[in-house]
Amino acid sequence: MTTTAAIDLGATSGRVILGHWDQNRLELEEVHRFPNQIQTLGGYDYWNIPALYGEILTGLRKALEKYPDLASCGVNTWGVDTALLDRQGRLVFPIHAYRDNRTEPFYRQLVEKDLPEVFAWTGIGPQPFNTSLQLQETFSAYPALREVVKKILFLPGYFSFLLSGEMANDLSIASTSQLMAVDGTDYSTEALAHFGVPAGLLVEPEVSGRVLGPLREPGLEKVKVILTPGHDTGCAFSSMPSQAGKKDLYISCGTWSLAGFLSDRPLLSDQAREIGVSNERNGDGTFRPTCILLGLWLLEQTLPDIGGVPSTAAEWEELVSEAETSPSPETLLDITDNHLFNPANMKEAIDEQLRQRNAQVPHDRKAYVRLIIESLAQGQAGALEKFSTMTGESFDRVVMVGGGSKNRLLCQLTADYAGVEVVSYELEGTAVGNLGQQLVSLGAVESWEIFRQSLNAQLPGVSYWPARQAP
Ligand code: LFR
Repeated sequence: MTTTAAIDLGATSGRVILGHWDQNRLELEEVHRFPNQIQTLGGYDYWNIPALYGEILTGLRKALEKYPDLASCGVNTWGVDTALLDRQGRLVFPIHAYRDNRTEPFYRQLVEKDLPEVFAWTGIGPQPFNTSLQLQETFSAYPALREVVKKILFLPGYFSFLLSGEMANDLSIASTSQLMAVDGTDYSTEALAHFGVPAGLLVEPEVSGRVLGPLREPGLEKVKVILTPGHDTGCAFSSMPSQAGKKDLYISCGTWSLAGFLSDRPLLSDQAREIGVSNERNGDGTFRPTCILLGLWLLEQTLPDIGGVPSTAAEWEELVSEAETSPSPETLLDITDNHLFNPANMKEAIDEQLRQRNAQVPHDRKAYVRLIIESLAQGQAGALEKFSTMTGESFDRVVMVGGGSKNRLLCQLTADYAGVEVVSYELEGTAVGNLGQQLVSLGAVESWEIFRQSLNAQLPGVSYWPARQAP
């Protein structure tokens, strides 16, 4: 048996999850879970990095105590955020959280004017939080940082550096920046110049998988630190259970809903640009044309104002059951509306959007939940339709993983709107992809393909068929 640890940080919680690999089966064990939250100080948003690092160490210590043979660990996080460092790795600027709207004026200029050339260089769509815009804001607000910053690591790279002392960024996380060249595996000189980011600061991207070194924290030295795909979505897509001969659209649905497919080539057409496709990379540098859609964040942020957030599985079940009985709303939410991105109050933002479109505002909790879930489902199905049109190929199935895969109403409505089978897997995709990379790097698993096929054999998927169509 080989035991490895995934340090899986999400925007609302972090986990240290162990993977025990034995005879082609992976068993997961969560040894530590902790809350994460954006910290707002004086109107700006930050991550509490010291607290997160402390929790990571606590999790690793618990893991090692229980499994003295723990072989390795790897870190994955959300995309785009960075640590600005001096040559020794000392932080020279606080770490902003991606929802901070400090990038607003730069974002507007990107969408209104510069996107065609930026998309042609990088293949990445415009999100207000792209690293490109964050660094543009930082370096224009503080030009003196040009003298001080010597290295830039994305957050998974920064945590791995704290653990191992080795600085590295993998291709998956670097690709979320909108600063990497779509036709290569390095940063784009044009994009760096365009956004005013000095060349040579971002630590160059590399294929994931390298052993960075032993852990350098006291008591943990036996554990190796491995450069996994740093981007959680990259991990999730690398872990999708695969079935030979099926063309799948993958959806990793959590805070965000990321809908995309694996490909050797990016989608760079005008249409791809217009609908906001991002050609992010997997850890091995292959592409993942993706639509970045609002996910369960929409529900999580609304629940406090419509009766509270369920705290047990039974309460969640009740919430979903009552939404199932609620009628389908006449008007669904436009989930691409930026006003839903980070509003002061989500319920009010939803009501406002509906009022502006002369639509009815829901009158009770179940009607809100139905509206939100059905709008997310329609958005997910829309991504499938657009990808089919753009590639000229149809998808056989939608494979769903992540928190949203447990929500049967979301899965069923996605199948209804998309008109194809949705197979949901109760799979902690982000952690599993992280663990998979470690197992491949350690030589415990021969290849990614074998890993994914083993998952497919091991995991029972639940199928949802479009209503009115026989399986
Ligand atoms: C999901 C995710 C998405 C990215 C968003 C912001 O956790 O990584 O892929 O678009 O966070 O970084």
